[in-house]
Amino acid sequence: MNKSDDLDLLCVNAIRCLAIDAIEAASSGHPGAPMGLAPVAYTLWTRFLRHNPADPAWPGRDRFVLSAGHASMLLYSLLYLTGYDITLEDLRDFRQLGSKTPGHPERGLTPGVEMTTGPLGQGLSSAVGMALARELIGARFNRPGFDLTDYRVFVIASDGDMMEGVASEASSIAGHLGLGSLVCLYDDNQITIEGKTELSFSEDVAARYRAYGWHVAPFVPDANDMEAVSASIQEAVSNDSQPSLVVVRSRIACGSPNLEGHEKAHGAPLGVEEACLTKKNLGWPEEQKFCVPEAVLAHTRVALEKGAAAEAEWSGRFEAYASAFPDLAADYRRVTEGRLPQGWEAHLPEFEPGGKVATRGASGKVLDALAPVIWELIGGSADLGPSNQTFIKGFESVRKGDFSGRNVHFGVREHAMAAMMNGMALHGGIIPYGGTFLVFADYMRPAIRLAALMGAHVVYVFTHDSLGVGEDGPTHQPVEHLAALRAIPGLCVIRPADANETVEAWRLALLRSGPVALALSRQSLPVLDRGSLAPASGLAKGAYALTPADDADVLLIASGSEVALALTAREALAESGVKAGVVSMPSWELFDEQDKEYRASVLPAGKKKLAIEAGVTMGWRKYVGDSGAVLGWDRFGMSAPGGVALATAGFTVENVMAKAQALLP
Ligand SMILES: Cc1ncc(C[n+]2csc(CCOP(=O)(O)OP(=O)(O)O)c2C)c(N)n1
Ligand SMILES: [Mg+2]
Repeated sequence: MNKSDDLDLLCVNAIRCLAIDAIEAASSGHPGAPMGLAPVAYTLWTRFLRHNPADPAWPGRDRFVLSAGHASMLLYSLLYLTGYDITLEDLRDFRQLGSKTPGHPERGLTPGVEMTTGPLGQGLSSAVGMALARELIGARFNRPGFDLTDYRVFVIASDGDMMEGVASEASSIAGHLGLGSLVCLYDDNQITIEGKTELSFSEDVAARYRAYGWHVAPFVPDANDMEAVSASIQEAVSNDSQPSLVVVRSRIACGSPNLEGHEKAHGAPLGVEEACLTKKNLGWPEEQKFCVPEAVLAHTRVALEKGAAAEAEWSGRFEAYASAFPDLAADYRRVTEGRLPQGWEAHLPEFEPGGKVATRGASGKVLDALAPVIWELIGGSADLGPSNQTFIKGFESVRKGDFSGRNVHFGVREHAMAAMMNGMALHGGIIPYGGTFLVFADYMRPAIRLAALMGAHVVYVFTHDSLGVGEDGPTHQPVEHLAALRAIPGLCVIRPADANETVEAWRLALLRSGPVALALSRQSLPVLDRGSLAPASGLAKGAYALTPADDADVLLIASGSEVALALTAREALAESGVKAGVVSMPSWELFDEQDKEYRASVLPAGKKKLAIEAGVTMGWRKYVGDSGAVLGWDRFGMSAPGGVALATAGFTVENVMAKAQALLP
């Protein structure tokens, strides 16, 4: 061993011991992976990762995603050692309330954490989205001699990541698209929680990735061999035309005399005794906690100088680019800062009353109208483009080798689509949208939840939003999906009533900062006459009185396709002497954000209320109160034409009238 080897090993052991100490202090955490992976991550971070700890948001940085989020102490140790705004105190506070070092990495909480990870498979899949975003941004902005996107996306993934289906979907499309900036380091430690991977996982992962079209770099049989790790990563980064997989055989809890290689070290502290034995084994002061030798810090903090220089070099390049292409540079700044172009709202279409338009069709028209103006609006569908109306006319498809198009074909991969959308949004510069049938939102739910947790600005285009789907039957008719989506904190669900509300829904979706789910109809709906009804801009408040309601005996509160039904029922009720008001309620979340006065003005306490929505009734009670009623459908749907299915479920004028009348004395 020469001197630099000694120093490298010292740094690696510092990472191991920081993880041990933080996890002991918290009496909880996952020491095994950080200990096994320390030499791999250290090699990546010191020899390859281009980052500036002083400026974690610099757009030219390499992205690093710890897909195996349970190894969070590995990441926190590296962030501390390389000079991010993380102190030893923060490491001591591991997993404590309000700390910068939560149990699993959380974006927005910790400088340098690119993405919230922990649900296995998601990190790798979102990293695919980041790598795609890099190509999209590059195709848009790079010019000969000016490469603004010469960065890479690195991921550390574990056995669990490799087992999760979402990662397979995402890796498949990454290979298909040839996302060469992506490098995944796979921690092939052959251990998961229940024991050896041979219990449940015996496929040849490298062969699988080769079949996806990835480049598989030389296998690293010993994670502690940093030269071999380095050589393999070097080969991975040298391949620009394919994503690369570096398979590294590590030993979980490496350095622990009694737990190395054992699943027990996955998710529990080593324990005081074993922690001491481990430190002794590693040549570390046994009694001292959070010990970081000066030589280690001096060496790892070089990242600050290197990072400043790398950023300065990139910024210089950007300045030269800005002189040569001022308009493009201004636009680059705009999209990376998340600002919409000036005057974009003037391009929103308006629909004339009288006709009938499915809200999915209206959504497609909005996309077509905005696409030329809002370049960063890029997306597609999980193979349902013609149904979801997500294909933007006049623009090409995104394909391998040519990322200048705007239409992404995610393939039949809803899980990966949603995860990739997160990565695209987190990368910056893009507002991704993705479509499928509302019923398949379940296939996207884990990533939707993460989008909400991270506040990622993404737009879901969920069409075929009710029993109105019709003949495809109960497998394709969503019933519980609106309720299920509304249950996710931070997700804004909007179910517009007609074409003009759809325009407003898109306006809102673009103006918001977090995720928005649009629920759109397959079937045509009347374009409401705003001359006699309140303007569609009321959508922004979540619910609004479509008709005057001051003297109404009963309020009909409806969303989406049921609003037209409520309006027809209102007329019929009037003929029978009952005064009804109609409230369009496209979004609970938007309504709940309004002040009490507004809410009380739309849904006055004393009024009888009937909610109407073609889905499960769950949750509506809070808006109609104990004296109200809900017309919904708490069962699965049926194979029948849409109109028949809706009528069978009770969504008829007669039934609305009967339910409303039943509320009156
Ligand atoms: C989607 C999902 N399912 C389950 C878990 C719980 N979990 C955390 S780590 C893990 C597997 C551990 O094995 P591996 O990924 O190989 O990590 P290692 O033990 O090698 O560090 C599981 C099942 C999770 N985090 N995410
Ligand atoms: Mg493992």
